[in-house]
Amino acid sequence: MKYLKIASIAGLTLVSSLCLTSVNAATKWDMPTPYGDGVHHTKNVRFFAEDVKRATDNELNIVVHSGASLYKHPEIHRAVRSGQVSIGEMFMGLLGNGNPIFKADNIPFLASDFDTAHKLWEASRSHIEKALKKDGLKLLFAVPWPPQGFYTKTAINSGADIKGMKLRAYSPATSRLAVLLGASPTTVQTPEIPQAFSTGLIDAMVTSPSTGVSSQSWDYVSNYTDTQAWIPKNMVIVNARAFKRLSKENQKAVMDAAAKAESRGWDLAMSETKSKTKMLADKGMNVSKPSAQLKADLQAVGATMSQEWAKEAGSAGQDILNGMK
Ligand code: PCA
Repeated sequence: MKYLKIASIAGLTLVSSLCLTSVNAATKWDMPTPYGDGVHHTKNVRFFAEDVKRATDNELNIVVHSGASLYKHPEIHRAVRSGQVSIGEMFMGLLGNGNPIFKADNIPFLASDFDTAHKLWEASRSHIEKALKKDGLKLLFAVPWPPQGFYTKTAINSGADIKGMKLRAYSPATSRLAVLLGASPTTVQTPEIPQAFSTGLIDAMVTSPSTGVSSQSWDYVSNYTDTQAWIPKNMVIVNARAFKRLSKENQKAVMDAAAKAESRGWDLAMSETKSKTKMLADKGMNVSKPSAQLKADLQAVGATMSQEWAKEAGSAGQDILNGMK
């Protein structure tokens, strides 16, 4: 009624403001991501943004800012949580200090092939969702990295060979692993890996063939030992209030695109494992399987970390372990 009255007084003005309103209905979400354009995660997130744009008829435009160009990796969680941005991607295990649930996929040999990793994810998903919800966040999807192996200057044949190395860490669990191996951990995010090697801050790292390729590891180390020790994941999270502001149809479009991104991402991770491992060899790296001794030593450390984790994660941890059986 009020509008009608205004319309009768100033009809033209009202018409133009209505037009503006419909133009403004398009929403732009800036999306910080931590990793560079060459890795499958970033490719997958860009496909996701395209799918969302198409499915919402251009009403939701997700603008991907890759390679930690908008926020540094450790700041992305807080940026989404506080609503500085509506959506972001991050490494799940980075939140492991706040809640052990987030590091379930960083434990050596708890889940080191894609099938088991997928089971672990199915068993942990509801716990991760719950933990994120407490912070006003909503999980959209999670995608794994290829299995993790060791990059060293000299060949390693046992756990003792890693002792004393300056080992790069990228999460609380990888710091713990370094300590248990008698190495000294230094936290370095992916964009700084080349500099950390060249300045001698680190002389070894444990990560995927993807990150080995994106950091051009062959410039600094010559051995890649394909231990396939664990399969960590990235997750895409959204600010729950921003999500609720979307229309019901657009919320559904986002969730559908997220489900599609998750299954595409797992496939991409598997092909990435093959192609990037091959690329390491093509670049002249000595790519090898771990010796029985090295495997046994890493498994022993993995068993210690599993026990520590189960204790820390309490009943939620137990529920996850039961869910994997
Ligand atoms: N790459 C990321 C996390 C795990 C991985 O394979 C990194 O090295 O930081």
